[in-house]
Amino acid sequence: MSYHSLVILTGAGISAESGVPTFRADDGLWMGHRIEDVATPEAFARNPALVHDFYNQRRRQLPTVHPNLAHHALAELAARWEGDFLLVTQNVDDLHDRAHALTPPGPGFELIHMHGELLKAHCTRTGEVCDWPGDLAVQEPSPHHPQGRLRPHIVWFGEMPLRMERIEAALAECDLFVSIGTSGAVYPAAGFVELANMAGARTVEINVEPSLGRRLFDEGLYGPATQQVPAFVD
Ligand code: BJW
Repeated sequence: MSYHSLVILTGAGISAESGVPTFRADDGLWMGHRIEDVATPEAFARNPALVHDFYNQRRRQLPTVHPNLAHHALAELAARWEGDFLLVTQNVDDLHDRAHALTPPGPGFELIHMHGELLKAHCTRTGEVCDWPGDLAVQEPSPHHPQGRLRPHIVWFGEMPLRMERIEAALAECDLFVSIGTSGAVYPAAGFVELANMAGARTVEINVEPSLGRRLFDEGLYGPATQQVPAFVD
């Protein structure tokens, strides 16, 4: 069977072999913090310096990491795919963007960062998004509003992920859904496989080990993303 409408969801596991830490390691701590303690609007209101420092550190790490074989394999797939291809990443790194800059995609391709982007900031008053202006300080004024501040352009727990209407519309139409390197612990992304199943799509999980949602997929391919993704797209 050939497919026309493809949706791929990626998570931290696709960037793990590039050296970007995943979120839910065995000790439950991530760079010394529980993710739930730093990635919430309440954490930012309570201790903006800690939250800014956390994201500033991660931004500084970005130039030291590079797209891996899995990112490049998806970019090559996007270049030759003739139908619609929506790549939805939960990752806030720019590794997909860099892979697609090297291998430009076909016209039916779109990339959505549903949990935001480390290299962007947004205004607390207007929501306007701008490029990251350098290490953000606690009281960084916003260029968009006199009372606004700039904050990381990151979707924290309790906030609405980005472009949900577009994503749900693509899931309702897709005939192939592939989930790569995500634990299935965070909603709404963890529920995308069910929307794809409802649309009648073939659903495939690629992960180093079965995820929480493994039974929801038609098929599971288990092993490191840098091996499984290139083999799958070939
Ligand atoms: C490899 C590998 C290798 C390793 N190769 N694989 C329903 C029920 C219960 C709660 C909720 C619910 N709906 C909403 C909620 C609340 C909440 C939530 O889900 N809480 C859970 C903890 C239960 N969700 C929200 O608040 C979201 N907003 C929301 O729901 O708004 C309302 C709404 C409702 C309905 C529709 C639409 C909206 C917002 C969630 C924001 C998440 N933000 C974070 C942090 C921001 C970014 C940052 O600071 O970096 O996003 S949390 C963190 O988790 C990050 C990630 O994107 C996200 C997902 O993690 P991911 O990518 O899966 O990473 P890991 O570490 O968990 O897993 C890595 C995987 O890789 C593992 O499986 C490994 O095996 C694998 N792996 N190496 C292949 N080499």
